[in-house]
Amino acid sequence: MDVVNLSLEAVHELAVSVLTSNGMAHDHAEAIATVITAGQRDECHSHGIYRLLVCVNSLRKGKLSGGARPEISHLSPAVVRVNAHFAYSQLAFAQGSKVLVENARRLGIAAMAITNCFHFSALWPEVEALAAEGLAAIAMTPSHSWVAPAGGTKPVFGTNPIAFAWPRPGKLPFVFDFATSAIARGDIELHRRAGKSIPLGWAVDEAGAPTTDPSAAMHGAMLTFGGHKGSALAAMVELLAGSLIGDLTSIESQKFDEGAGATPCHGELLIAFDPEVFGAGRRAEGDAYAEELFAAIVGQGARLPSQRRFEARARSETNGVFVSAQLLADVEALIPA
Ligand code: NDP
Ligand code: PYC
Repeated sequence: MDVVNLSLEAVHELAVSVLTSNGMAHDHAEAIATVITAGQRDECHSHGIYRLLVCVNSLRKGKLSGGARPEISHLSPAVVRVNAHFAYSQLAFAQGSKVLVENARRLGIAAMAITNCFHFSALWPEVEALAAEGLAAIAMTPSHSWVAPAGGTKPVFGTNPIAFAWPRPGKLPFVFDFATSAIARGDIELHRRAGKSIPLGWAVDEAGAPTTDPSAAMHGAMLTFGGHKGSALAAMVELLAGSLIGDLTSIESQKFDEGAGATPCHGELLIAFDPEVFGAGRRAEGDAYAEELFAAIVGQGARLPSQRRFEARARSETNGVFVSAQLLADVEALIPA
């Protein structure tokens, strides 16, 4: 496959230019370009430059707002809501997370519900940003109903990612971020674009039979990771980041889409914990126990989640990123002549 080398600055500029030339407000485009550049930099290909194709399709389908202003409301001392008013989620996170951090520091624990947002991004940039403020954090969001419950073959759940970050003073944080499906849907789409088959266990076709064909998988149903365990976690995400915050479940998001193939539209829930408050004089011991845990993992040759990502980040910061020439051409073609 032909690949092209781009600097991180070039990726960011390309993303801003693709989005603004398709009608998006500059501050929204900047916020989105930042997470897309971070995704490409960390070699999370399903949530890097590829996503610009989906963003522009969504803008052109006319469902989402390219310029709505996020609206912050304080639902209780610990709970803030940011209504994205049917724009993408990133600007809502950037503005609302300042309040979330202040609330978590004051109260020890705080939550933020982003509502009415179109949502495509990986969640690790958000929980990592909260860990950089010294907080532990959890984030979760539904998507479109693409995933069958364990024991079934018809789509009910979204790919419903859950992310967690733990701040490590003086070190990169402990972070995981994964879909509750066997794999993100974006990865299946990238297999389809590359003409590659997918492993058994990711999806079933429309007749409910296991498939290695990415197109059949996208028309059938994806499967949860870990069988009934992933299925229960996917349901939890629907309930906490959908029903609890009064926003759409993945089934409802799919209905709202009306076949447009746009980015899913729903909410997101973030919870932040301040270790200074919970630690109450025992923070140093807490940090030491956490480091002992991490040492016990890596000490036997296992790796921490995000280690691959952090290594990719270091490489990309020196060498730039390598993008499929076909994907780059498809993305550049989104800029109107
Ligand atoms: P993966 O199955 O690749 O798993 C990702 C997580 O597992 C990462 O934290 C990864 O760390 C870690 N990991 C992978 N292998 C190992 C290992 N051997 N040992 C320890 N940790 C490991 O990702 P998914 O396909 O499930 O999800 C990819 C992305 O898609 C996520 O960022 C998610 O947020 C995003 N997504 C977003 C959605 C949305 O609606 N907004 C919907 C679904 C997914 P590392 O990165 O270092 O490999
Ligand atoms: O890759 O599953 C996915 C996904 C859904 C919404 C954004 N990413």
